[in-house]
Amino acid sequence: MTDIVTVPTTPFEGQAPGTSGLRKKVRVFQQPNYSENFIQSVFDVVKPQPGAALVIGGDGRFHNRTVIQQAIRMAAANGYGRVLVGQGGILSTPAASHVIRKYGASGGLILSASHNPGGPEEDFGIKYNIANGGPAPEGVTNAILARTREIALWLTVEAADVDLDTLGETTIGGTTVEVIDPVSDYADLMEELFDFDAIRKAVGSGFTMRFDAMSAVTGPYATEILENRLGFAPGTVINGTPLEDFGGHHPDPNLIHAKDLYDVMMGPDAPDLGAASDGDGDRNLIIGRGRFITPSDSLAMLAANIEIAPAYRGRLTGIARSMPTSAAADRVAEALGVPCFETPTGWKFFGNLLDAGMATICGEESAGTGSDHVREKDGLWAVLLWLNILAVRDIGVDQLARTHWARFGRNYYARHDYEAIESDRAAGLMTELKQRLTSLAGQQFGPLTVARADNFSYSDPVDQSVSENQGIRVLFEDGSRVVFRLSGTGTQGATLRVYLERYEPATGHIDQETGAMLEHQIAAAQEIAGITRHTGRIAPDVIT
Ligand code: VG1
Ligand code: CO
Repeated sequence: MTDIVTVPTTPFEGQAPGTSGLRKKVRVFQQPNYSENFIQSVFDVVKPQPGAALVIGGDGRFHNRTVIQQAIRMAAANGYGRVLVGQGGILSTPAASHVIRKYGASGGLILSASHNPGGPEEDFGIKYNIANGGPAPEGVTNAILARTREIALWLTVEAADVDLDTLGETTIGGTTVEVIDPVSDYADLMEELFDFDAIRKAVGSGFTMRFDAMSAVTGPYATEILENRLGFAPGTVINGTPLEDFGGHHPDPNLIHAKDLYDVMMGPDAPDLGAASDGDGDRNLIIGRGRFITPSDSLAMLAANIEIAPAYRGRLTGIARSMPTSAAADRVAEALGVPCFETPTGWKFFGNLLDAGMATICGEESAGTGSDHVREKDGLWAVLLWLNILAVRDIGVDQLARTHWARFGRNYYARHDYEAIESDRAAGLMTELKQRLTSLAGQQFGPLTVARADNFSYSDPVDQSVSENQGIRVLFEDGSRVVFRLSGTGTQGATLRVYLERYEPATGHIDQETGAMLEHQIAAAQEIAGITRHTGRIAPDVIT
């Protein structure tokens, strides 16, 4: 038995898990004891049963391998019997969720800062997922934060680094460390869920696509599934090799950072479908030939058609969306006679609904969609569901969108991000906004009159836990709205997110330009929050 080494330490400020785990600059994580304190705090809170299994994987970004080796030794010292780690230290977030569930692990450490850039001067992150495969709920993350504030020691063993590149088993102390193929279990699951024959047939009839893995984790998954199993032409997956710095780009699948893909899809030689995923593989971007689909619309369109996919036939029990996500999905739920749940931002809030069978499909406006097949959002899953639907219905993306809007109407939608604002100024903006809440009703901003304004609070219908302070909503009399919240994933200053939405019925203007349709909401948001006055910014950094 290898001896357990006890290392004394002192707490670090600010190890609060945010919307999706602890995210900081790599330089911060490189301080002695920084990662170790956080990981030990996780183990102290979740108290693994002796012999329990732990999954460890990451998105391959800079610093991934270092923390994986630390985490393996610490898991051995903390009594885990088995550690499953993806080959090369790679596991996409949805694949990690699946592996936790499939092998009955007690939980997992996912090392990722998702869509944030990577490299020595960029971002890193650590997140803990529980036995259902999903992000730890707030009760657990609050306990982890409390633990980081009083931690005095962490445990490790003296052992050589594990060879992460060779499949197979090694032993460290009393712990078996298994390096597993990160792709095969996940690819097999996708094959169980979707009608691969129908997709293969469409490919055989000339259906084409381009998948941009953005030099991030989904490359190997997309190549195996799209090119090897579904028969798309070699070269369909671009930027398919995971790089530690994502080639110097932000692995964020939106119209700014995936602009090359967007340009191809708007051009004369566009394939039938364009798609991309983010750093850790849980987000998706969907663009048809000449038609961008907003994530909120994608959720609604997928929900409306999900029963086409074999694993979902007769199984849609409910839809869930985060509060800032547009209400397009609500209209689908209503038409299909299933409930629609509105949760705070962050996938952790969907876990209970999925476990209880109350929701089958979930989504966020930030390009996240997923279902009860795992407990994370899942980028490739969304792409495959789109492919399955398009293949079976024999329809293009643009036509599907038009047909959808002609039935349900259209929720024009945009998100404006003001990034890296000084934290004090952002806090000042939010404080003032909260103070104004009670007096906003009845006030007029251009042609819009405020019907109601509040600070969103969520009561979980399964465990009755309450999460307060989840975003400011201003609802106008015409049914349109603006929402304000501060990001919980950034690593520099504060990011203000402003969400804008306006509904047009099927009989209204359903084929207009989004910016023009949201003109009054944009002006109202500026006036209500005093964005320029507080932040000094005259325009958002990113519009999605
Ligand atoms: C953002 C998104 C949120 C998403 C979260 C994690 O959070 O808005 O919808 O769940 O990122 O996604 P925030 O607090 O910055 O708005 V991922 O793909 O970065 O793990
Ligand atoms: Co992500």
